[in-house]
Amino acid sequence: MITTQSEENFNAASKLLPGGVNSPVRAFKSVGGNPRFIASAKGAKLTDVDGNAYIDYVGSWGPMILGHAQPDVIAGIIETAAHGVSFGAPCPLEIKLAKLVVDMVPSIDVVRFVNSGTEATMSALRLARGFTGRDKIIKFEGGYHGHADGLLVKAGSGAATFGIPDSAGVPQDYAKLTLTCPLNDMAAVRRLFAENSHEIACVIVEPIPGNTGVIDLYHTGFLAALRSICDQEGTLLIFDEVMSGFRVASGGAQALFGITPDITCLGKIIGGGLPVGAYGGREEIMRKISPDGPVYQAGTLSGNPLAMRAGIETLTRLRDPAVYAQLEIRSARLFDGLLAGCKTAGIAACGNRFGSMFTVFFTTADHVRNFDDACGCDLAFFARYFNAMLEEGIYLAPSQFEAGFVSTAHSDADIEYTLEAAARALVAAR
Ligand code: HOZ
Repeated sequence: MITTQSEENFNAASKLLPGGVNSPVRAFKSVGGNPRFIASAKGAKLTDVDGNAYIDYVGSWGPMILGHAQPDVIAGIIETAAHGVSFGAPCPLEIKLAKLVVDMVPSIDVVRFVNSGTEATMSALRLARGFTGRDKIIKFEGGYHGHADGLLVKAGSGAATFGIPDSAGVPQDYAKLTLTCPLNDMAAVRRLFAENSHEIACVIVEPIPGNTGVIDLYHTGFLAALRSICDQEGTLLIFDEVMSGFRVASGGAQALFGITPDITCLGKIIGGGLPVGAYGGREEIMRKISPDGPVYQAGTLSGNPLAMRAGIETLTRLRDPAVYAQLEIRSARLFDGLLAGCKTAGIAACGNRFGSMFTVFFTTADHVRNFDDACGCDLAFFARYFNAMLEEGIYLAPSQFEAGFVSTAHSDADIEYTLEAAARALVAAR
């Protein structure tokens, strides 16, 4: 595969941008090689600046559930842009998107739009602290909730990929308010509550963790146990559904599992590919936010018409249950086929999948239930597999600690080609 133009772009970008990228997860540092620079994307495919096409399972890290450049989303953006891209004043599209969110997500009565998932989680923590009058929070090892200071403690995603789960630059005095323990370990959670009685404002968790690779907290009973301990302790339960929201069901993981958080954080799909985040919850909690209440949070571009319109076009299409039925069939075919391919090739692997988000872990373990398990994967093998898949024209996240995403634009032929490519890549990587 010729990648001369990508290499030239990377050299130019590296002089101007840290690591040549604007988000670390895009770098290929942990798998070797340099990132491909993308010229365009349509449906399930990316095309790089050298003209190489890839079947894309990153989907801009989650938002592109309808595929890239979905015609209705693009038409909506263009039509809205013609009327102005930001007013810094309320507009009717905010009401329309808010109505969709409130209708679709079970726990949300009132919602505040922000510009990213990071803003959503950061603001949700402040709200939980303002509501409860407590300072400490619990997050889980390998959980990634964006890059706000207090959340870059034992963080997953790029922080784990590059071996710096505790970021430099986070004041110790601030980080010590973040208590951590392993996922799926209720004994450890109970210990934290016992040691910090009536001091914990909230527990923040991805109900389907995707930033350590996909992990199952539902069938282990962990999510239900979190809900009940939070109720007992007067602690708010925050679901970070930035990844799972509108992804695994139109109402997110909370609808799929029937477990209701106090605050939900959203991002990615809610913006249809434009920068949007949101946090929402029960009326009594959300009314604490300024200007209704004393918890301050603001944003110049929050609720801007372009992002609202892209979100509206996307969510409207996701109200059709047939979308999730189709995603389930294709995603199951892909995920089961990938694991079967590993078995045939004699490569030790296991995996987790919920709807159209999945991870295949290269490990001799039977399951991956927490960050330590994920760290036990054969990362060198993953790196070789990743590069072999790239050569085959399959674009995966360049890290074992991430989820793959299937979109409605992935055809049966795309899935079949991917499985054939994976069979070759496993042999090449061995
Ligand atoms: N949650 C995303 C990756 N796991 C974030 C994408 C990014 O950091 O750019």
